[in-house]
Amino acid sequence: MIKKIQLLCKLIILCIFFSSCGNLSKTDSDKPNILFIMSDDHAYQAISAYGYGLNETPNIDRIADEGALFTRACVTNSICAPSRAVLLTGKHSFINGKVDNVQPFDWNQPNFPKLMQANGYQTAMIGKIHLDGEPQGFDFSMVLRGQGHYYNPEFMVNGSGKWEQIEGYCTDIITDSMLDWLKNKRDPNKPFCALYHQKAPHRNWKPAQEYLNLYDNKTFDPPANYFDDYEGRGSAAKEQEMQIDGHARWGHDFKLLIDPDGNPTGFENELKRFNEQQRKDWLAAYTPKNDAMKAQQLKGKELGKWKFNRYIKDYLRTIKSVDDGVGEVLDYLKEAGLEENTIVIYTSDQGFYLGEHGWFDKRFMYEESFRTPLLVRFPKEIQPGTKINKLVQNLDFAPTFLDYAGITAPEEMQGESFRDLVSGKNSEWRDAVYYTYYEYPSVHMVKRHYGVATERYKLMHFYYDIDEWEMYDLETDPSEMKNIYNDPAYAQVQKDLHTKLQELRSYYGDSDENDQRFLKAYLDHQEKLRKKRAAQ
Ligand code: SGN
Ligand code: CA
Repeated sequence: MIKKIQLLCKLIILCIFFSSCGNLSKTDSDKPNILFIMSDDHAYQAISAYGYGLNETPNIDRIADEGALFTRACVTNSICAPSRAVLLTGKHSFINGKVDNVQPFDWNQPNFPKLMQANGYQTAMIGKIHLDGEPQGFDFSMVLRGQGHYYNPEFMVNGSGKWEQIEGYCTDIITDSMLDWLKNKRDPNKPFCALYHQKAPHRNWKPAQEYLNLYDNKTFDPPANYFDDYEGRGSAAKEQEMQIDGHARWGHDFKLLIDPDGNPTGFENELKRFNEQQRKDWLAAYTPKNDAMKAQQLKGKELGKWKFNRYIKDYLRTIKSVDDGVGEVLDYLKEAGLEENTIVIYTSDQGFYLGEHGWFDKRFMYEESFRTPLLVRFPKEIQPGTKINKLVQNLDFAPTFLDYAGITAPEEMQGESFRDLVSGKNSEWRDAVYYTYYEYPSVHMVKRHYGVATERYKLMHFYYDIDEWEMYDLETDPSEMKNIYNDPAYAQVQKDLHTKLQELRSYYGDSDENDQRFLKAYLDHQEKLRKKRAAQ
């Protein structure tokens, strides 16, 4: 009997040994790599795969051609640092604490790169992260200082505390560094998760030297609602400060050294960062174009259209370099035989206005900044040419990546894995998403709001310094020009949306108390800054 038990124990031990060997080899070879590409403020309207006809992005498009294009991907809070905090933590802003660009981020909370690292992945982050404090969860990090500069930017490597300037164009430096990590710095025997974060096409849209004259022979028509008078909307849309023809500046945004009235714009200061050749190329490109504009003495709508063209051309020029970089990295994956087992994601930290409602910038829950581009390629599971029109959010990235890596997402993560949705294995998905925005009063003066979006409707509450509700029917009014909140024809829809909004607020753990707490912290912070400035 004792012998039999001993034999059984030996057998069990052997089984455990062999099965764990099996697991080990599976862990090493089968786990997919993740290459997460995120640009800053890249509107889906400026990716040719979305079909708006503004520009060509052949390399970014490859990801969708060979994989999936998400047509209703959106963010939970349309602003940079909060969006990155949501990406890392898989939690809404009011849970991870990073609600706006100014309040601190707590790196000590769980994030998906930390979990991947603990499960045998190598992790790297290169480019813009815009979160204060030393990054946690990365074997290698090389991050820009705050917003970073387009020309000759400073980077910090591995939280060293030292900022080092690198000569060259930011987008190219980030791509080269990403390639260098992939080729020379990582351990080829381990799966990797790399975050490749471009600064472009963020304001103030400074193109690379080679693209300073791209689109010179083209005139872009502004969107149909470029000269929007905000009739039929609430005060929030009227009182913003993000109009291309109104708030954008002659120097910083339109790159004139002297404005049409003959006053220096201060743009000269920005050229001080340039080396001699950069300055020479820059002046050679812009001086004749600026002189030609001044000679025309444009007024009214004609001047508004010129401003739109200067804006959109510079914006798209910066995207050209981003697209080139994506091409180089995709080519490398192919050459290195990594193409089949690497999930490639292209997205932005939020959308952006390309003249819709007359605007640049983001922040609002209106479509162009609420939505964000999302393209995913993973040939093992995703059919080429897949289109997903479900409401996927940046909240879902962390749980999705963990799912692909075979790691259970912690309870506190609030998003859902979209792995089965995009592979076609399961089409069940949420029917509504929740949104919050906090940074007010601040640059661009977009008022605090929260809201709910379903596939067809949107309900928003601007709750601070005004108390206004807005509601839109995206089917009949895709450009959101008519607030139907009080329209009796939509009384039932309004009621249902209110119920949905309340459900989501409580499901995700949000409340009026949260709104007041974050407001107070923000105003206290602003007051501290004001006092500090006054004392200087
Ligand atoms: C800067 C920009 C703003 C932009 C914020 C936030 N001004 O302040 O236009 O809204 O960043 O952008 S600029 O003078 O620096 O160009 S974010 O992407 O970081 O959230
Ligand atoms: Ca951004």
